[in-house]
Amino acid sequence: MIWDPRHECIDREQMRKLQLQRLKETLNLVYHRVPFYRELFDGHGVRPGDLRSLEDIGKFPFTTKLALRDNYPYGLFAVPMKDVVRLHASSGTTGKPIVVGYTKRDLDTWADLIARIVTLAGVTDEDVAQITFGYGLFTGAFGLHYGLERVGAAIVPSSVGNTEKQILIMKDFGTTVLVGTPSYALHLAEAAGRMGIGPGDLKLRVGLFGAEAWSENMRAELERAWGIKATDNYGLSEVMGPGVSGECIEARGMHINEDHFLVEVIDPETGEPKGPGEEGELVITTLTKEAFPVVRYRTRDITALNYEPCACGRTLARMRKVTGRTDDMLIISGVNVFPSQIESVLMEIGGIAPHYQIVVGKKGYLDVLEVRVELTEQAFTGSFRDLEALEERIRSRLQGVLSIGAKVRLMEPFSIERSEGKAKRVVDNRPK
Ligand code: DLL
Repeated sequence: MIWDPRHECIDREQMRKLQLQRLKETLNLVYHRVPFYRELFDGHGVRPGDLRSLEDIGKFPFTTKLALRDNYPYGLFAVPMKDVVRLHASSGTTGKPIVVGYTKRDLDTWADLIARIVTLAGVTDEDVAQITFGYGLFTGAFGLHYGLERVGAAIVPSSVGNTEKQILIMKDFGTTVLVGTPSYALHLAEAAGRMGIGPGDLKLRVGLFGAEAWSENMRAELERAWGIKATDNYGLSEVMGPGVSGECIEARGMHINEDHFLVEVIDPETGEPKGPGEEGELVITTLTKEAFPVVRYRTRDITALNYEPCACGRTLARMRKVTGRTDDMLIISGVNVFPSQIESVLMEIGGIAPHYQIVVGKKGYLDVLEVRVELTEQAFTGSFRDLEALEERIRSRLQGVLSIGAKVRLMEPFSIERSEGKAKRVVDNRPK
């Protein structure tokens, strides 16, 4: 089933027309309602009227996270507070968060776009969906909640934490759809195993996972552990929250809700546009947001676009699974290392649990990369020689993939801290 075939299966020319019309409206809205954008555009010598084609978006300046932070809390709102009916905030690990607002229409659009995303993954009104995102300022739980409700699924708003109870609920309530971060889903799977509960005891069939990067190998692990189809969906608070894009059951990239978001991929160094299939930083302009529109927002997320038709029948462009962020790339002894590369290696190797931590430090002038890897209980009881061989195998695979040496530290089962929200995998102890 397709939630909104009129938009999801629209032909490219029609889509471009719709985007152009909506883009003009958005540029006018921000120019006239948000002093920040007026100054930004004036500073670059551009006016909304300069946009005649979609390609003209390239004339407009980018917006960065810094600009959003500088305007904390409400400086970028394009409507008066009386029209704002909901506030959320980005998880912001450092400094002030970014506060985002929604009008009634924004919330309605949001629910509709999530309804598309969950339908993409095959969720229907027959499903029981357990939401394990934290209900709060984070957009994940409320975002998925109203979209699932619109589709008619029965929602179990179990929120985050209370892991054992989550599993009992899953079993007793007959949960069919698990919603959360992939790292928490893994943590839950492990806990279920310890409680002696496996896929055969549950009705789970689909995972709707997002909010953090996860590899194909992690997908395979989640599908195996839960006996489900694990799907990916993507979004960010600055732009809406979840609902920007999601995978259909073909699972070959995430369909972007292009009638609401204009996407570009650029070279993060030069800002120049990249062609379809070329990897770069995703830049998003909202096309229908009322309270918190953004223009050419630099997401820092790395992906590539695909405009080929999809076997599912939708014409919406797809974005490749996000492999990392421009700002989570580690530079270790001059070599670029993405945590996702390390995850892929670890997930291919047997005997280790899918929990790891990357610790970077300095020894004299040299950068040192240490990868802490947790053993499974079976491997932990193995012989010393087996453990040495395992350590060596991980080290040489990492060396092959990263082209730099890494120290591998095998850890006892359950010794690496489990995340309940987004996993924190990297600890960089190098002096700034
Ligand atoms: O994580 C929104 C969300 C909630 C998306 C639930 C999907 C499901 P923020 O907390 O603002 O919002 O974090 C946004 O998380 O820029 C990406 O770096 C990362 N991210 C989100 N989804 C994915 C994904 C939500 N599917 C930031 N794959 C984004 C990889 C993701 N990274």
